[in-house]
Amino acid sequence: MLTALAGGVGAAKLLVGLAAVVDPAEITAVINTGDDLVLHGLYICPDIDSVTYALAGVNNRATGWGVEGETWTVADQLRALGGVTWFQLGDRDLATHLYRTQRLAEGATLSEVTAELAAARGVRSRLLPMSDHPVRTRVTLAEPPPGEPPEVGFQDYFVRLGHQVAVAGLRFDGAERAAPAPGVLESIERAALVVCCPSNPVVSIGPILAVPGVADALVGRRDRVVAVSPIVAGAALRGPADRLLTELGHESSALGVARLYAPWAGTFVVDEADRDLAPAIEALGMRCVVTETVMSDPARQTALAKAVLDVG
Ligand code: FO1
Repeated sequence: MLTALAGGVGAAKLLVGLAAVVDPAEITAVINTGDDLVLHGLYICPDIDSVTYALAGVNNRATGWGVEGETWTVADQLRALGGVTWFQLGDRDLATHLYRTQRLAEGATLSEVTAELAAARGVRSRLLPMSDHPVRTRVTLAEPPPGEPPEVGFQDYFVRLGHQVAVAGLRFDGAERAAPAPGVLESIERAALVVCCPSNPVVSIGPILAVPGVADALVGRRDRVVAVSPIVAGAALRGPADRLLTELGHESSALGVARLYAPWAGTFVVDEADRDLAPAIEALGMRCVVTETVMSDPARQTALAKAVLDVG
């Protein structure tokens, strides 16, 4: 059984690669919920949805989020009405949020709803939110633009402000009161291999580790934990991971990420472009594997998945 720690887009690609190599039913994904937000009264889980849509083969590959072949009838009407449209919700994607919000209102847990949505889309892997309790990534802005409060929600930072603002700090609101969702700790403790996907180390993997018990469980399995660097040649392939690392006092390089992961990941996979960092990474007590990590097409997703599984 394979367990993956997953954020959004980078994780979805590797999970699709892994599902092409092992039986998808053998994969459990523990997914970040720090990006979640309530908008229009709807409970939206971007990373859970990116992973679900990708494993169902219906994800919008161009954007990395939402559903392919999307229509925007509701969004267009909402704009005409002067509604909130900075967070674009397509018609098909809306059905997911309507379903999830109704089921949560009926008393279902986020885990239950996530499993129902995965089954409805024919996804055979087990998808677990990191917690059934709300954990919200809150971003403190170094220089709040006019009219902005000093602290904003993750999607305000990432989408509404286009992550074009410097970050002074982060917190995962609710993490200390949260418990791992049912099956999360067991999936780490029992996995033949735990794969930390190439997601943003700060705002995608960070919230998962902030849920009480998860970091300790990973430390206990360190020799079976393999992490893939989301930073290649000092840059993030997508999103603000490189800037966030620097703004928060870390080094924006594969080595900088390895330092963050060294306590709980025994193996670190870096891109060929970072081969020269391997000795310094090994000096952290991690085994360093050098391979192609840029998943520019499905064949590369499968190849990286095979390289990660060969670590075993
Ligand atoms: N990202 C954007 O950059 N712009 C959007 O309008 C947007 C809408 C959106 C709707 C549903 C959803 O599940 C994700 C969405 N995302 C959007 C991505 C979202 O910001 C994710 O949190 C990022 O992919 C980071 O994980």
